[in-house]
Amino acid sequence: MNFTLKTATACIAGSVMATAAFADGHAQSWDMPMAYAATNYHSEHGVIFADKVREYTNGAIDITVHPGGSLFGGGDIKRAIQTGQVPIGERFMSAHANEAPLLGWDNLPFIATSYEDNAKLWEAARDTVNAQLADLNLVALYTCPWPGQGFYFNKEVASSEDTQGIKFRSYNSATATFAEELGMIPVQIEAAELSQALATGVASAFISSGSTGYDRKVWEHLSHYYKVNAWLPRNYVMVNTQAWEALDADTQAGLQRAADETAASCAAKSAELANFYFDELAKNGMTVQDAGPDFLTELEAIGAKMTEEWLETAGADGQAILDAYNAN
Ligand code: PCA
Repeated sequence: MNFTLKTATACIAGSVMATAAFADGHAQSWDMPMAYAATNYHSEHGVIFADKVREYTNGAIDITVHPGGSLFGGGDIKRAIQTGQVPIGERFMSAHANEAPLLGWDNLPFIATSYEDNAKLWEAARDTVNAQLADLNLVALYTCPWPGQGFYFNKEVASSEDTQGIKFRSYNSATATFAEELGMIPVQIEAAELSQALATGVASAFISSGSTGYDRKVWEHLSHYYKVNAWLPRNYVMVNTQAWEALDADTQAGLQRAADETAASCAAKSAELANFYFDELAKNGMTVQDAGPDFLTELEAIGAKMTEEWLETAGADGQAILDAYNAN
């Protein structure tokens, strides 16, 4: 049976949805909205994942990937899954930290700045994060890191003296805070709308990896990238809990195997591409360099403050994640 938007709308309650769409033993077609460009490695891994799922579930689950926010915009994907409008989808995890602070575990500046440390931090956070997601009616299947985060500007920036009043594209509340601390004016914009925002002057700076700058060809509007490697945030692929629970154990195991393999290959791809992106930014005329010492000192001070603020909102669970990370 098809799990289409129409089916989902017809099946308002989760329990109805399970009986109508999942318990008939037929192959299921699942639409999977993703937020980032079709050519981005996250989206390409969505397709790899879908292929593996078909294989490991013997065709029981047939996933169609919809990248670039084409089915649901990035900001709407989680809700679409929670409410059963689609059974599966992908989103940037820390974008949900305003609703569930724990989900900002991967947005803590200067705590885990290598792929290895980021993986360790995820190990420390995984159980707590999954419990939090269960409360949101979600089952996480896999997560995949972005390369380290740095700053894009349309001029040289040596310290916060140069950033006052700049309109800054943020991607979650933590990056909005970061911008405000630097005297900038944040506005939250999806990556899919980034080029337009830069072209129209809605924003003229942002924080991200080389990956998103490359995808959105930001050299058309901006001139400088400052490597900071402040954190490596993650996307995650999640399933509606009722959709998950309606699957038999073999199908769940097939999905999980596909997810585990995709997680490993997606993280490896991210690491492999990190320098390629910087080279491409430079090749297209951008100045790509490390943040200067004065700027970095300021960023570190702001970062420490942000971690403190996160711990206040994430509470004992947040502290336990950091303790477990530091103990390893
Ligand atoms: N790119 C995404 C999130 C983190 C990243 O590197 C973005 O800018 O939206």
